[in-house]
Amino acid sequence: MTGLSGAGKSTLANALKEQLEADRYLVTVLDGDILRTGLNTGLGFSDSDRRENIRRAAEVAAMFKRAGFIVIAALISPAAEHRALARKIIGNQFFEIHVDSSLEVCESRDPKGLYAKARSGKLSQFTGLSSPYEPPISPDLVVDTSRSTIAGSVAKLVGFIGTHIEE
Ligand code: GGZ
Repeated sequence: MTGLSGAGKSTLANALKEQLEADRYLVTVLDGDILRTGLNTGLGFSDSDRRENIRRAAEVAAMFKRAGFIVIAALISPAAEHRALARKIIGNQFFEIHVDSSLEVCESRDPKGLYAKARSGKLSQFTGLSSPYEPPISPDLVVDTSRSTIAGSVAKLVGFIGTHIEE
């Protein structure tokens, strides 16, 4: 899942995990924000650090995939090139899902106050404001969280997985 901070990636990833587990799939969530407190601690938000962040997450995803898990990776992953790298590491059964919401909507939600911090100069290289976000050109799926409910987006994701995952 790629999308701006506040687009709803973590919320959807966790809700989707619950639903898929109820359907007896093995599922794990790799959340960028959480990975940065452990595996990826020490990495910042420069282009090269984001690349390394995504590369490591993709390697972990590939390991889980080999073990039979559905991996829901929720990272901003703002650069098309980094997403292509993840696709290359993971191989088949990689799906790029754009959790889409305008910058205005994400900023108005600002669940952690990060947009406000970035606007006041207390946070640098903030995606969408002082660091670029490249929307996917041909994502495998788009969920628009400013137009649909969480339940509606999860239903769309479950439907997509049902028709795309090879067991
Ligand atoms: C973007 C930042 C930044 C900056 C802290 N830019 O929405 P969140 O808070 O909970 O999750 C975001 C997380 C971004 O980590 P990712 O690993 O997903 O990013 S990337 O894929 O681009 O490597 C956000 C918080 O960290 N955060 N500072 N400057 N997001």
